[in-house]
Amino acid sequence: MAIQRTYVMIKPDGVKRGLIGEIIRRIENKGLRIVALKMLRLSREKAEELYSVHRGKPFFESLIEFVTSGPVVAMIVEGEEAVNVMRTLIGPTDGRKAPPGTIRGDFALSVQENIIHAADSVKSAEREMWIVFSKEEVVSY
Ligand code: IDP
Ligand code: MG
Repeated sequence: MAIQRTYVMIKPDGVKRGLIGEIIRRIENKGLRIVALKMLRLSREKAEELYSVHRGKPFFESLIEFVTSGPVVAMIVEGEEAVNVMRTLIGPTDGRKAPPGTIRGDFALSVQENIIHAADSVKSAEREMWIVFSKEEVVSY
């Protein structure tokens, strides 16, 4: 067991649908702490960097267009096993298959427009959070 930090991002569809409060509520109810938070529109450059592992895949271009299509809410979330706990809270990638009770299971019916991103490992989290945040934007309690 260890305290971890993860990178979480409400995607443009989640923001457009008015789910910011609902999602933050679920994260806080779980007992995780938000240590950095901002709303921004991702540049194409930052979006391509965030999703660089998917470069070359058939959905890459469409994914970049989608995540740059409107504002996102980016967060650094901290807590016990935060990486895996956040992945469990969001559910599997495909909203049609994600179980009820998960964020994607409750709000998404698409594989691309699936409301939220959360880093899949401590290493990914460390890489992704510094694409969007600077050290000064992270608080400590
Ligand atoms: P994850 O978000 O659950 O980690 P990844 O496989 O890392 O899923 O894919 C990143 C994002 O790319 C997904 O959240 C989704 O928005 C999009 N995506 C993944 N696979 C597909 C696909 O087959 N078609 C369209 N979009 C996809
Ligand atoms: Mg992923």
